[in-house]
Amino acid sequence: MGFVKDRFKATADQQLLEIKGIIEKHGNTKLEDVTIAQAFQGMRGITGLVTETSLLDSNEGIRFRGFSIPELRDKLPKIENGNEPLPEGLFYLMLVGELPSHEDVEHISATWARRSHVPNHVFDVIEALPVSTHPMTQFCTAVLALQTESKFSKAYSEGISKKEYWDYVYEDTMTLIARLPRVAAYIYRRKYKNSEHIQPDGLLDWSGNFAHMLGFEDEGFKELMRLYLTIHADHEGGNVSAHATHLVGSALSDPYLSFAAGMAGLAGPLHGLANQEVIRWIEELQENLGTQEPSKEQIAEYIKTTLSQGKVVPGYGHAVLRKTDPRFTAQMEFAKTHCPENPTVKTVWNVYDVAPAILEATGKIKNPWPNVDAHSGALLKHYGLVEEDFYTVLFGVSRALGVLASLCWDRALNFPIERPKSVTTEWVKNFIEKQNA
Ligand code: CMX
Repeated sequence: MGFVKDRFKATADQQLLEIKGIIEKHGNTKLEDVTIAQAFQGMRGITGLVTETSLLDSNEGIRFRGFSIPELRDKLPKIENGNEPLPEGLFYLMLVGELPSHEDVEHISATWARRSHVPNHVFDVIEALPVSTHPMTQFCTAVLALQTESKFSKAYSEGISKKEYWDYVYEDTMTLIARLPRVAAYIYRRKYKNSEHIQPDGLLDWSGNFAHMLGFEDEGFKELMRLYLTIHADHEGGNVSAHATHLVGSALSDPYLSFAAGMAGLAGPLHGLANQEVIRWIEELQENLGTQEPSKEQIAEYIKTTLSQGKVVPGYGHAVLRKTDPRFTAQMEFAKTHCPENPTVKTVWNVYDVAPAILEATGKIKNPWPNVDAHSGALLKHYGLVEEDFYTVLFGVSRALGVLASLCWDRALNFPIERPKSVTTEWVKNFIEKQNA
């Protein structure tokens, strides 16, 4: 067993003991009451899940094992002369619960490079789809095609003890994460670059190699990928992609099936697809106004028009956050260093200056501030990754780190099949009647 796996198992065993004690002593303690509005409206604010990898504070934003994004940018290992964290380090942190050393991160990089070979049938499955197929559909399909490799599924069908589940889920997790950049890059090069595929470079880190296979050798782009793949990795457990992965995994569907479910959720425009929608909205704005750098007044008018058409302003709002998303701020800081003069980047910043007040004035939008998706497209366009249909796939490659680390935890902590209670509107009406009788 590798030392990362050993450390994960030791931490999880300790945690399992603690959880047993908590349930024994406090299992009947109520966390909070559920309101009728919460039952009808997306279960917002109900604490009904335990996810170890990260925790979201509505004002401060995400913390991964207690570390904020600025702290991670400072403390996680980087490549020599690099400034951005290596996502391998974040994965280690989410899995083991402690900051990794350079050696730990190199070990993970090397493990993923070793396991990155994608079986040919997966490429055949992608090739069977029309080239026009949305990249997220191709990505989900490819993840399902990779499922033939599941060690968990095989071991389960041969008969294994519950105590061993975590082991096979861990192995599948490491293999799946290792293969995702190759699969994603293949989809990109097939759809946009005449199927001129680029072989992996096993000497590069996970993000550097991904950038290389996509066809981008610029060191600035590689740094952007390291930051991007770090900050999109996890956002506690209740968001659609994390929750879907966890839910499907709770039926003991293997990590490939569970992750494919999460990715199907990420492909929705109110979740991960928003990064594609944001840049389209900004480019339409630039096109309609005939300028790359519309004034703040023009932007304000455009936002009002979008709202009056009954559409959302993509990249703004959040189900939990109530302040500017620190993942937006991290990208803004990156842009200030690398491309402050880019007109689309400047437009993103001008939208940020005017949108919150307008959204707030509607009186109904609970969070008028930008989320992670408001900035990423402008940065990707700056480096020449201009095909916005592909952006959610990048998000998905990153999201694998969080949701699959969580899946390892779910099985190591023996979490059972998830099955909340649902009721009908008729039931609610009867309940209200009885309360009022
Ligand atoms: N533009 C216009 N209207 C918005 C809005 C926005 N950016 N954000 C919220 N609203 C509207 C909602 O549609 C809702 O309207 P109705 O009452 O008419 O249905 C009302 O404001 C209240 O919504 P809310 O409680 O503030 O927000 P929700 O928790 O229901 O939804 C989210 C959160 C993210 C889906 C929503 O803010 C949104 O649609 N934003 C734009 C899409 C986006 O950027 N999504 C990415 C989120 C981050 C991610 O997961 O990747």
